[in-house]
Amino acid sequence: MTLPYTTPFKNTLSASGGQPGSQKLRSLLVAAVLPLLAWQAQAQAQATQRFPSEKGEIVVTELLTGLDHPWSIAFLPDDAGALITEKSGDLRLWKTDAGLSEPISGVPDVYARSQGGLLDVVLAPDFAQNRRVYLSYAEKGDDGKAGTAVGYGVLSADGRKLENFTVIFRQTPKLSNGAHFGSRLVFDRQGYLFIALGENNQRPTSQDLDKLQGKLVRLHPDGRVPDDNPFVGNAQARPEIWSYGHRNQQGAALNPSTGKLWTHEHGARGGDEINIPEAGKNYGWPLATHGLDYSGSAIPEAKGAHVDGTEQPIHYWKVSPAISGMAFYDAKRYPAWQQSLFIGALKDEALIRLELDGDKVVHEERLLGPLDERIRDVRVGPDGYVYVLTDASRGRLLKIGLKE
Ligand SMILES: [Ca+2]
Repeated sequence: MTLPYTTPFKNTLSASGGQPGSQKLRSLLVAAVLPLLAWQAQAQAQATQRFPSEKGEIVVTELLTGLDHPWSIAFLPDDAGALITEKSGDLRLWKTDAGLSEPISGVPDVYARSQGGLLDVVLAPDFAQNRRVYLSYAEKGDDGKAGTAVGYGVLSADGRKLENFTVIFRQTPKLSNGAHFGSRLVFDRQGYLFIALGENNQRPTSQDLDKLQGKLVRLHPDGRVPDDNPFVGNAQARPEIWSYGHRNQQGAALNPSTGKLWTHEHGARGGDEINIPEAGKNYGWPLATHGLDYSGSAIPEAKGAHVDGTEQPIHYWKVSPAISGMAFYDAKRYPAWQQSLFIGALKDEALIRLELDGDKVVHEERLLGPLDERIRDVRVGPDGYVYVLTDASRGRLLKIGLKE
């Protein structure tokens, strides 16, 4: 952590060294400076915490605090910082030297209620050419209900404005009273934009192909529907749909080994799951689930954990950690974390590290438990550290590494 007083403090020391013969002044300066040194050491000790883990001691450094329920972070190229969304509706730019910016202007109004608000942020694959930034958010409809929307704007050179914001997708009909908006945005290697959505807590709609609740959607970056989407030409179905039968998807990432999209979704009391969604397939909700409802009763529509015509998840939790955010680790910095998939846990207040063997999950480790913090998002930074956002009214940005 770069502390704001580090630079002037160093200047003071070198100035004292440049005044020969003034022993008195020097000892006065030393007397003033020594307590500062101790204070600085203490401040740094508070900013960094260490915990044992299976792969060695992990080092957790607080980079920011006081974020209002931060939801997502996207790193800019060329060490230009990162964009951070806050659920209440602000997008900010964070730089290690300058700190956190004021809210960036030009962000659309969001429906900031319950689980709704400003959600995911990702850069266009060709951001270096067009500076397009994509946002997903909860949008209020005319009848007061809300749905997920996605659009993009152009980030000004100074990072203060998002210009010409253009909506390219709206979840219709709008059915949410505050629950289950999803959502994550991922571009695949062909440049298609995937939008992982929730079912607005209207369970049966996940199976309705004429609605966009509980779906994974695939679009061109400008919002056009690709000709080869699985339901194009089906008059009873929305052509945006890639896969269906999802509940509330708050994690999505491309597997760097295969280029395939992985998504995860919340179950109710049980049944959080990971899928590798394929075109046109049914991922089961609410007909098939490995979990029970929050009350402990069966999901009313559920026919079991395995139901004909529906796909099994590649991994599930019988009791839900409440998962959010997902990042494959493929950086060179920590070879011990290769083949790991990091996932945040809200209810279980942990950073989950899954070990993979191909498309199989073979081991789970829980990190950051002693912090007692809900984890909303996890990303691997360009420097190979793992970055985590905590879900709180004074939410934090943490940098996670292994002792080197
Ligand atoms: Ca499922």
